[in-house]
Amino acid sequence: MFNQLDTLAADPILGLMAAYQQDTHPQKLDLGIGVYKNEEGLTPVLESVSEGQNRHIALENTKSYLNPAGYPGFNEAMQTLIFGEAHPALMSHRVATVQTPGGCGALRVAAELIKRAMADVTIWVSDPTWANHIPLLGDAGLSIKTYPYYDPKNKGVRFEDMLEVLAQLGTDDIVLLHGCCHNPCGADLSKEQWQTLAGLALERGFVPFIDMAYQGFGDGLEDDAYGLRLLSEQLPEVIVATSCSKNFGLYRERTGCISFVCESEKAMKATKSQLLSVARGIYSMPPAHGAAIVEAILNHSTLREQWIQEVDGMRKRMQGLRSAFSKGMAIRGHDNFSFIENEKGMFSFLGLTPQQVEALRVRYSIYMINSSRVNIAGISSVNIDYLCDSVSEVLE
Ligand code: PLP
Ligand code: TYF
Repeated sequence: MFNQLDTLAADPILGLMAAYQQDTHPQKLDLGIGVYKNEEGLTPVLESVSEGQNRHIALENTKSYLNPAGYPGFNEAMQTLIFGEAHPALMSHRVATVQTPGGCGALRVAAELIKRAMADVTIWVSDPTWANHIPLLGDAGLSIKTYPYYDPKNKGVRFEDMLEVLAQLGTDDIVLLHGCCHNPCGADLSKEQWQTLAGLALERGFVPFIDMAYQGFGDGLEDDAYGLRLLSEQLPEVIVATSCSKNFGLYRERTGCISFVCESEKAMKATKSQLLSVARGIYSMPPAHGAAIVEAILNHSTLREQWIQEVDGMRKRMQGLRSAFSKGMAIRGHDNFSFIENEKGMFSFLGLTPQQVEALRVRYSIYMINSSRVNIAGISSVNIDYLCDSVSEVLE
């Protein structure tokens, strides 16, 4: 039976991580996979997470099965974090939230639910988007198309081109948007652009689906949620996938949730029952540990404050690195990298050709995705000169 299977290529991002680990170059530099790193190049457990974990373990008295909706209190705490205190959609009991195995699990559960609600729906993703969106949504059987998003020449969002395509859509279309810190390009919508988008969605009837994997890494926990909160206020139906991997540093604990904003409380209850049924058909119930930690942090005021400060620290470090890289390139005669400073979150395209990316890897052991997407958090004061020198050399 299995003799007929072809061998498939590995996930290119994870493959790059493996290649980096085998490299013995003393100055090797990993700007590949999107994992936050500190000045020492490490991804330590956040202090608030360690403390939340200790408290959870001290109180934990069973490893018995969880509820399929997830860890008690987690979904409610996440709703407040995502939508904000007293959001009208929450106040009117129109949001169904279910814990999922990471943001990936949230995307996949949403795709399965969308398929149940409307079989011949088209989901529109930005060009470019995170490569995993395609299998996560497409393997559920949804048809995927792209709308214009990033302009590599002018290093910004092609908003007019994007609107032109979205203006053709209707009620059987879903538009996937990055809530903040666009992966891979780092170019986000402005507040005005979110407002225009809300008006268009209302007029055309398409449903926005916001993937929020980096809340807190762009402009701050509240500002980063501006777009999704606005859409959820103005539109009858919105989908939000959330990951706790980055802002809580809980990558391997697979912690996240999916939220469906529905038109009425009745529709919310039906949707929630369908979400639980989808979960039952894939994994029954999500893992508890990460969600228990998040719950302990969000529902404890001093721990929550400590966590907010840690998120602020990660964001500020990345903002500082963006500015240092842009200046480092300008000093070397390349004054066209200032766009890096204006972009948000962990990722940006350096704008290099695949040949230049390969040269960086082969000659300098600097690893980035072929598209020249870099993980900004991989830069540090120790390696920034080496990086800027090497990039300058491949540009010449
Ligand atoms: N969405 C985007 C845009 C991402 O970059 C990621 C990855 O980190 C995710 C979703 C899902 O992350 P996870 O499944 O690790 O929570
Ligand atoms: O884009 C990234 O690097 C992150 C991490 O299969 C990631 O989102 C990469 C690949 C993958 C899962 C997560």
